Amino acid sequence: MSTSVMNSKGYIAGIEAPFIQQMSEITHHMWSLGWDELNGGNVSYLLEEEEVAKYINLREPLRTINLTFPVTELAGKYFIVTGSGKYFRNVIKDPEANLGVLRVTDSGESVEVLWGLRNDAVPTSELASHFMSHIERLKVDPNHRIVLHTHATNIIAMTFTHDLDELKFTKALWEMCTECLVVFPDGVGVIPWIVPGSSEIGRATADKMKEYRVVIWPQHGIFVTGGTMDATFGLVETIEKAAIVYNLIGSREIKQKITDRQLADLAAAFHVTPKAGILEL
Ligand code: 2HA
Ligand code: ZN
Repeated sequence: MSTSVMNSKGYIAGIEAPFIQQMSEITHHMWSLGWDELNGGNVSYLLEEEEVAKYINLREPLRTINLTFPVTELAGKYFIVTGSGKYFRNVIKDPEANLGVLRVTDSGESVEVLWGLRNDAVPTSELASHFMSHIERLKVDPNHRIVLHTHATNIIAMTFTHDLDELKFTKALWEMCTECLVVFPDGVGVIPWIVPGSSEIGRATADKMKEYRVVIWPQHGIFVTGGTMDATFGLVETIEKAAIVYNLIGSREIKQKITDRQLADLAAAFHVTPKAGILEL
């Protein structure tokens, strides 16, 4: 395993870059939680040119990869992404083989690999969903940076037994733990089951991202977005916790719950606005 790479211009591109460390840590953590079996899950992180330039030579792309979906809105933008078919379990051991730093070309029709994705590896199979989601989230949140997809076990389980109506799904999550409404007053979007890795699932996901930071893929997993790794991971952690409680209760009789009045009081106390159309007061 190489820990750093000196190229012809004398730049050191290596795993000491904070963004490479953050990607390695978060993928390892999610694998430890059992959410990212085999090659499950993918992460992309929008980077500033200056932060990339500190560690990686921007003038010598290693190769160019064509996209099947043009993303002119992202022209010139830099990302670190997980690789297609790569295992989260292995990222921390060998970031350079399992992650890649990309720059979207001016036409938006391809990406240049600036670092990583060793041995002709390619970016995540869900790149369409990631890039299309970045485009939509940037329109509504200038601080947006991260798209994270994971196979969080209890969220998947809940999509078998709960109605997939997104307002009802959101309410069920809010009712499970008192903190939920405060953490995601904007709720969660839900799309129908669609073949993964396709532009179709990318478009459906991104369409929901106009309104939601979170989109659930039934019988598959979750897409979560945010400005920092902590905030993004914290969001999926909170939703997974609510889903654990939901699944633990199962069909047992509920003797008391958080009422709509209590949820409204909570929103007022924490100065958040619950998504409209959910609480009945
Ligand atoms: O990267 O999770 O959705 C593998 C997947 C596909
Ligand atoms: Zn997946």
